[in-house]
Amino acid sequence: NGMHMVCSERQRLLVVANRLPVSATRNGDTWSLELSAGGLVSALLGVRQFETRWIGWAGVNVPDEVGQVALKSALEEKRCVPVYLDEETVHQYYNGYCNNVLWPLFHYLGLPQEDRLSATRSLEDQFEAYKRANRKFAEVVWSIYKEGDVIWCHDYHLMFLPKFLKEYNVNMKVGWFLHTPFPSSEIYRMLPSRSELLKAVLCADLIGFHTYDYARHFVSACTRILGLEGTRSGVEDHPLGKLTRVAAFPIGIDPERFSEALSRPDVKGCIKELQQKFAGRKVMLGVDRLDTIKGIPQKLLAFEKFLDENVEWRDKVLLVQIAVPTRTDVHDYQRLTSQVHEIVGRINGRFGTLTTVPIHHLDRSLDFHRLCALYAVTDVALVTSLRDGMNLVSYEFVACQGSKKGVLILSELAGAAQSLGAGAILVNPWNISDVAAAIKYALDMPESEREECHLHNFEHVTTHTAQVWAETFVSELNDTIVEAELRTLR
Ligand code: ADQ
Repeated sequence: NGMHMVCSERQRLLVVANRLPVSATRNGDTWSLELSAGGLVSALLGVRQFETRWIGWAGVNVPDEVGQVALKSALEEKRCVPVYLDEETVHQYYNGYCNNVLWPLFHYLGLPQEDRLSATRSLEDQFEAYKRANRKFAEVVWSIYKEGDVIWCHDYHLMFLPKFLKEYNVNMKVGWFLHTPFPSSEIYRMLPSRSELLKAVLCADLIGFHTYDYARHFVSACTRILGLEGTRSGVEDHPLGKLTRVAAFPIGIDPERFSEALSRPDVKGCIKELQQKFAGRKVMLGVDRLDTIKGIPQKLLAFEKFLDENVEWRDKVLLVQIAVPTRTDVHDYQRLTSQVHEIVGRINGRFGTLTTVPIHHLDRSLDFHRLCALYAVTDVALVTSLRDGMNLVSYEFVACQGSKKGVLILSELAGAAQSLGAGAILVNPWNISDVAAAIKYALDMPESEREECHLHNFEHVTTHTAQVWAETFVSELNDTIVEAELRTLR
């Protein structure tokens, strides 16, 4: 570490992720920028000890050079550096390989099945586009790289980035973190380009996952598919001839951001207003991106079963489900939207009255302060992901429950089950009866038990923060390099 400590300047952290943490809208020659919601953004907002630069795609197609230059300088103020991708690449790389191949596979949903032969062809095209896009990211990182910088690559979009960066300079400190699960090697091995992807990502110095299980799955994939040696600290003997550290770094949130929000007068006002609106009823809450992996239809079916079986609760409970549409260009996501609307319509038709409905479903994102108010008035949070790398919604709910001490129903297939499991009601989200029973149990839970669960979760959420996560990852990344340097000295 000494090398970086001599100068008093903060160490630069280049965070490379598919999307920049802003959404850009063009008004003629100028651009307006807005901070966008999402897991990674929420986590890194809490990190202040590094001088952070973001490198990523701005989420818009900017075909003209004038527009590109204008956006680049607008982004500079936000310490963001854009990667420009043309529409075809975005389609093949982002909608295609990332969201239609890797995302479902990593969440145990298999590979795209429709029209097998042409799918294979397009899978190859999409993989080529994926590499092209990763190459673009590498070029931009290289253009701003300074010695001493630490580079932290994020997620399944950028598995080739460690390889391409090391080709520029083998001494770059490169870490890679996966925000999704890494599946069992039995699932992963189906992927046609399984070996190339593993080899590329193994060029990193440190590879991180949310849970120990994901790390173990990854090491198994490397041993079984590449025939490498898995050790307790990582994977040995990859093409560069050195050890790649593999470890678990469970992400967290910035809990202070939530407690600060809750102490604001306007948020307190909002809480009062919601309490009046929901008076006489217990409030259940779901907050998800509208994504197959979040198990929203399964959650709704469980709630329906609960209402079916518990007549006495029908006018005493309501479910607020906030579902932000994402990836609206991908076919499965459009199908999911109509499926969810259909189920919500049926349940509200069956159990609604002239003045109320059991489900308040919103197809949009809530602003941060309203979201905090909603978390605070909730009695039971319902997280039923079919698979989820971690799931930060469960953490955010806990952070906002200081006075209420509400109950968390949590999918055992979300990474968060390994950290908040002891303070939650764990369910198999595929088992509708199980979830319906958990809802009843949660609504009836005695205060002493609620308090005990809440304290356990609150302790975890306030100590395992986003800041700790990033600090731990980056300092371990620095140490890994030192180790490698020592090895060559020996
Ligand atoms: P996501 O799949 O996006 O993240 P999650 O961890 O729950 O899932 O984070 C979602 C974030 O978006 C939260 O901060 C939440 O508040 C916000 N959000 C979601 N819906 C919203 C809405 N309707 N309105 C406003 N805000 C909303 C991915 C992985 C996760 C992993 C994270 C971080 O899929 O498993 O936990 O990355 O690594």
